[in-house]
Amino acid sequence: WSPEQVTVLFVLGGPGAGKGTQCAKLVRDYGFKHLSAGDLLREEQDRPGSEFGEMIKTYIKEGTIVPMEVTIQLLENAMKKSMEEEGKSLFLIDGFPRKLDQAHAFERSVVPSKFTLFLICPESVMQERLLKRGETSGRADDNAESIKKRFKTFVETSMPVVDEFEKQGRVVKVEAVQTPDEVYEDIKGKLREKGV
Ligand code: UP5
Ligand code: MG
Repeated sequence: WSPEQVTVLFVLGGPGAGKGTQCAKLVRDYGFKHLSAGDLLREEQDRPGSEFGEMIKTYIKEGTIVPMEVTIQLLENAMKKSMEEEGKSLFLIDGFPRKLDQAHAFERSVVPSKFTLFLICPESVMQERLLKRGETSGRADDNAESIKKRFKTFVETSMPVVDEFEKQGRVVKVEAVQTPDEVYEDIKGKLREKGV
């Protein structure tokens, strides 16, 4: 396949900003293929025989960024599979890139994104959501200690990616504090403006 055949939108925002929730709505209405980098890493972590399982587990618990070679390979494989098996060419890549090296490598070696949808949410709101989800999610990083580390990584390591895309005029910002449906209405309006 060639980059001309596919459209990629990145969906970024802090931990618990609602990336997965909004992506599910976009899949329903627009026929995107949703690829969550975090979900792909958790699947790989649990895949019997994976040589990366233990490493991924440690990074996720500590809220740090798994080396990009692993994540980019998982994303590329998933894109390829989706194109071959489902004929999809419109991708929402959720929670990636979250470090500048990943952003540069992916856009150079896989495909440049059309733009990034960025969900803006205060930490206090995100923390409340994640702690609540942690009561039932079973996610190893939905606890107060890991959440604090995830927030630190987001500010120090992931925001520079958004800042760089923003300087290039490639970020669409949406406030993500309202109800999921209200946030989604905003997203649809902004996508319309972008011609999606
Ligand atoms: N919720 C959602 N929207 C709401 C709203 N508007 N009002 C009220 N509640 C709302 O939502 C989180 C919770 O909030 C849910 O309970 C939801 O119902 C509720 P969700 O849609 O899941 O938010 P999301 O932004 O997807 O949160 P998530 O926890 O998935 O974000 P993270 O970015 O922390 O998680 P991710 O899975 O992307 O990454 C996990 C880890 O993987 C990273 O910390 C890192 O260690 C690793 N990783 C990498 O190393 N590299 C990568 O490229 C990606 C991940
Ligand atoms: Mg998510």
